[in-house]
Amino acid sequence: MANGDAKHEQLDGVRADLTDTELTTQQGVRVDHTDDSLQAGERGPTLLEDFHFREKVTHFDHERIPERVVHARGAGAYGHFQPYDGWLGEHTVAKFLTDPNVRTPLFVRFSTVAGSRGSADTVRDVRGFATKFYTEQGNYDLVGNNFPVFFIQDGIKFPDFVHAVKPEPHNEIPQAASAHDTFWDFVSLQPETLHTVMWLMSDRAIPRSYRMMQGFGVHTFRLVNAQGKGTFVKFHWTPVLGSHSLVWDECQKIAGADADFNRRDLWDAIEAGQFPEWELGVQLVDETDEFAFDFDLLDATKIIPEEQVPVRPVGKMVLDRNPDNFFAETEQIAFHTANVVPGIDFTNDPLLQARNFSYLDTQLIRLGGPNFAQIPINRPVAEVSTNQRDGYGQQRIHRGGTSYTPNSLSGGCPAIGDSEVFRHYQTRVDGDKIRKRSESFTDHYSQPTLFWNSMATWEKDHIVEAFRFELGKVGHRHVRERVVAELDHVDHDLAVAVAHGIGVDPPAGGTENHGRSSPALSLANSRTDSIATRKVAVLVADGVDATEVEQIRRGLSERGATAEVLGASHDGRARGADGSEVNIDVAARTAMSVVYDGVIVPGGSESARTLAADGHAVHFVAEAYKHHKPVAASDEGLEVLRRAGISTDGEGADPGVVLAANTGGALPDQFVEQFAAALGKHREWDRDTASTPA
Ligand code: HDE
Repeated sequence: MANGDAKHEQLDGVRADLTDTELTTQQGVRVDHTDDSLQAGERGPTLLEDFHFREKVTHFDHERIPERVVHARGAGAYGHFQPYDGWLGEHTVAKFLTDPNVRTPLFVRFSTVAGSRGSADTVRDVRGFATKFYTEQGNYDLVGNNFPVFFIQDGIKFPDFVHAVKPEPHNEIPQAASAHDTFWDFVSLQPETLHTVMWLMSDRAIPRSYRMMQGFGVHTFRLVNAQGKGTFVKFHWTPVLGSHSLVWDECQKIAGADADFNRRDLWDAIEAGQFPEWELGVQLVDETDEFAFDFDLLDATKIIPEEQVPVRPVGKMVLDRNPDNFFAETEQIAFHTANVVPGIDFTNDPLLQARNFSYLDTQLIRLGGPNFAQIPINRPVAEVSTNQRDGYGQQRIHRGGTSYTPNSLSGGCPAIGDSEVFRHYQTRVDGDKIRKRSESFTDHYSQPTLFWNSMATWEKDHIVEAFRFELGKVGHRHVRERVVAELDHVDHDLAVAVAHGIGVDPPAGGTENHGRSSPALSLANSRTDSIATRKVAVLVADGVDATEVEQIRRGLSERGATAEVLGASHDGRARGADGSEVNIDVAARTAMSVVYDGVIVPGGSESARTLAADGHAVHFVAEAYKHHKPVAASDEGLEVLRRAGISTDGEGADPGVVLAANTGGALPDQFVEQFAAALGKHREWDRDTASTPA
């Protein structure tokens, strides 16, 4: 397969394994001691002569680099991309998108936006989804997000927007949260933010997993074919596992229980060989249709509804390898929207144009100079041959006496090539020099309304709750009022519902809702037929029915999910009712239900009695139920559910509650089957959990 492992072969040259080595200085001198500094006598001062001490501490003093000004918190992995076939060749000369025999190595970095490097994963935020393709024609970076739209239309507003959402400058509070006055002040004064704010208040902003979220290039880009003809394009990543989200209460708890929740999930899945996959799709618009829409294709606050222009599949990405070193790879990777290859070009989207300046600029401060493209993770697999020389951290030893073009002294090299070169898309540009937003960018309400109309009832409920939570934290009443007034232009019912929750008078009635919707926008329409990689907690204590535990383990594993047995001590054993031993995977006291997708309490009278009397276990079950997760129990285990306030009488039980009574020691086949079906649905959203005490 062409190119598939080219990046790893390249990186193998710099991967360092220190097994079976002896400690040296950076100069390769072996040291005899590293625990005490060189001193003038016992209890005496440290000597300047101690080069080992000075080198060690100096290096330490310089170990930190500036975190990314946005997207500081992230996690990454290697993988590859391969097109299914060559159909896109009609529109682009980009080989990695059109030659099914080319498998392109890549690195993806997922991120949150607002928080610092050490902030929690499960905050309400946009997620970055940045992919660096190491193609044979040079690096191509698709620096996208998990929302298809952005908060602002022109990059000159980016510093304002980011200053508003980041912690407030006087006290640096709150961390990684938009629920504060400055963010909502900005939103209320800048209606172009509204569409993305709707996404931000939706469950899209709290993904269950990086592996279960979509990615979008956001801007309209341009594909260019061999004839130089352009076609507008929007890029989409669709996760094979479907798109699924957490619930807000759960997110806040996970932020404490496992701040690395999404990062760990990505890492663990890859280590377990459950390689995450996405399909790359494109929406194409012929240049002759540039003005066929009721919005401007150059406006990054707009989507092209999928019902209007379908997403056509191009190929598949698989992530199959974790980095060896977080800093060297995930931290030092440098994305740039202007890293394009022949066949992909820009449009005049003013947000994209600004990004094309910003990303290169930011790497210069973050990575310390102009040679960051030579850092191993950033190096292309394509040959690099430039006349650029010197600068901090120059890694190459360029031979020869010329570093300019034209030259005759080096035979004119590096020479200008004539095949597979990047040729900028040619177009006529004509206009007055003006500082003015295009009139075609002025409709800020139709698409937020489209988004709202497309939501399932439970999604709408979550959006209202999110607005109430966020605005509930806003101290300035007039800011809350202004946001509600803006929402009234999106949908009157939404504005009224939000107003009721935040102590603001409901608005009089705004713009009439246009009534259009786009089903593709709803998470309710994502796939629900797979439980692959889902994690289920099985609560046990001494006296548990060991046969049932085994049946649950096997049944879930056959369907691609994992059962983790929670008991008294990690790596310990519980005694089965029949005297056999049951392995414990996780110490129950260290675990919270929020990091699982569902919970099962098997039978066994002694085990069930212990669990029913254990507040932690009862809370565990109640909390899973509250978060709409599938909950199951058999025989005496039902008592634990009842203690958690869950109805177990056949009629009263809801569809996400799976029960097996009088099993006589073995679970009926349909038990795991029904549980798996509920797990596949992800959550039982219609369950009313308002009174669940958790
Ligand atoms: Fe970024 N953005 N951005 N952004 N962005 C950065 O680049 C910027 C925007 C996105 O994992 C920075 O290397 C401007 C849209 C991702 O390393 C910086 C504007 C989208 C990442 C920057 C935008 C993104 C960044 C910070 C408005 C979705 C993380 C560190 C004109 C399509 C990449 C860095 C990674 C990172 C600037 C808007 C996505 C400062 C000026 C729209 C995924 O250059």
